[in-house]
Amino acid sequence: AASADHAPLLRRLGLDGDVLPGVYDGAWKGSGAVVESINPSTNEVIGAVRTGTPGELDRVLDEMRKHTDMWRATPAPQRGEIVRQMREALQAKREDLGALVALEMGKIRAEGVGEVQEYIDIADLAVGLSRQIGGKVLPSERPGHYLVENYNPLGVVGVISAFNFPVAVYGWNSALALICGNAVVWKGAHTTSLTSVAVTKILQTVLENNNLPGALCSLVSGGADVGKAMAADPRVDLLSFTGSTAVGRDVGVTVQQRFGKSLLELGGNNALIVMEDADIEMAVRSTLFAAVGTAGQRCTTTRRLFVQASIYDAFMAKLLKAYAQVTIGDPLVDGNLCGPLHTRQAVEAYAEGIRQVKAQGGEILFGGRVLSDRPGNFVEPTVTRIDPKAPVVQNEIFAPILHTASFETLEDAIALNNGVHQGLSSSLFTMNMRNVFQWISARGSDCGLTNVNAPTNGAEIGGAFGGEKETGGGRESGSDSWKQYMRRQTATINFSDQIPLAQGIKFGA
Ligand code: UN1
Repeated sequence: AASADHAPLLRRLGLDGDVLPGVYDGAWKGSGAVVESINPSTNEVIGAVRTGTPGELDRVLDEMRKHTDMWRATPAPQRGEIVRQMREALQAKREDLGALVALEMGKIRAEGVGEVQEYIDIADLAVGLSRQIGGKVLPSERPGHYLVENYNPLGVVGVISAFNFPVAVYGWNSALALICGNAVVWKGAHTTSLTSVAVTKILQTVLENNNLPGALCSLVSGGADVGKAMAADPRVDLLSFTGSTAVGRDVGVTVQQRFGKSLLELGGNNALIVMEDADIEMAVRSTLFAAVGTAGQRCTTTRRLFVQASIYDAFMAKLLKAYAQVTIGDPLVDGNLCGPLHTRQAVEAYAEGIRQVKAQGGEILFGGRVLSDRPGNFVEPTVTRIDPKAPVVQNEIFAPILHTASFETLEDAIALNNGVHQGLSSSLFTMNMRNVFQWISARGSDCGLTNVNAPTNGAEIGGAFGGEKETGGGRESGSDSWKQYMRRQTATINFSDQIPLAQGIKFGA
């Protein structure tokens, strides 16, 4: 049962009841395991959701397929109008939904509300795109011929999202997939099931108000068995997966086996580089937000900090002073900057990371302790000094551990930035124009996201979001990412009374 404090919030979001059904395709159901939702600040139970099974996913996909024809035939601007109404419904619940994210995921309220805003922003973009999506008209080499690109809906888009952005990442995919004419089926992280149910209920209202089938925004809460079934099922035309590199590799291979489309958003190991000519105050503030924000649980979190040798000591003194100001505690209490880690396992991964730093010759400059005197999953944001080639620095530990090292030249720093298997985000702090352009040139950062005088995290929705190498190569959110939710077709139309062949071929008489 919900603790009394949070009962009104849960009620306002339609989450009352002891065990909520976690599967939706127009009707709410669920016959799988019951998953308890745990408040990571206290490890108390907030609520419970009855998840779905692979068999239920199968029936949900059947239901969705009944409606894909209707939805793809609906003009894109009308689909955009539905997403506009969803945007309004989300706006009305922005504060409550943001608070639920803080309660269930553990990020501070401002960041919880921020990710609801991120969904609202992408919905705005999607509404505009609903009157813009289209292909090129290209010059034909043949007289009386017309060459045009069409973008048509795929059918069904599956979204598997992670616990750390339980609203925004679904929002990026859902808003674009819907205006592109697809039905969407979502499996959120099982530890943020209440948030998945709350978001789906908001969308349900809009679909019902417009007499549209609920299956357009289906939800199948569940564990790895449901995720695996989604990857294997040929009725899922595109599977957008956000999560670890290890799981993403399996998902990508499974989808490729059936020649489905996948969009992979996997681990990052993001570096922030500070040159001696940088604005130091800006670099300190950015590093703090990028390394400590969301308690280090963003895929865009800064995990490696490289400071030019001439200023390393002075910069670190300022940074550690800033770390000392960070208040750790309940994410729903204003003023706290660092909430708990999401799960007990994450605390273990943090502690194991700290052990490895020490074993591999690293030094703990700040933090390094699990706050085990508190009931929740709190740890100290940590700063190390370590050889950037040490094994522990090569892998993403989803916790606030920032590894630091010094470097001599920008070339050295770029080599360090690019010298890991991941390629999501990167930042350079400098006031020198030559450094800036070298950094974003062909010989600069190899990441999908790169920044100058801005943190590695907190990307806007307007740009394409994603990364290279083991980050998976997918691009979500802004720019032309919408194209991935459609199938491209090249149409050649002959409006002459002749059959001229391409390449000048003469065939027969
Ligand atoms: C993620 O961590 O999975 O750039 C997404 C950012 C956010 C999205 C992060 N806009 O930090």
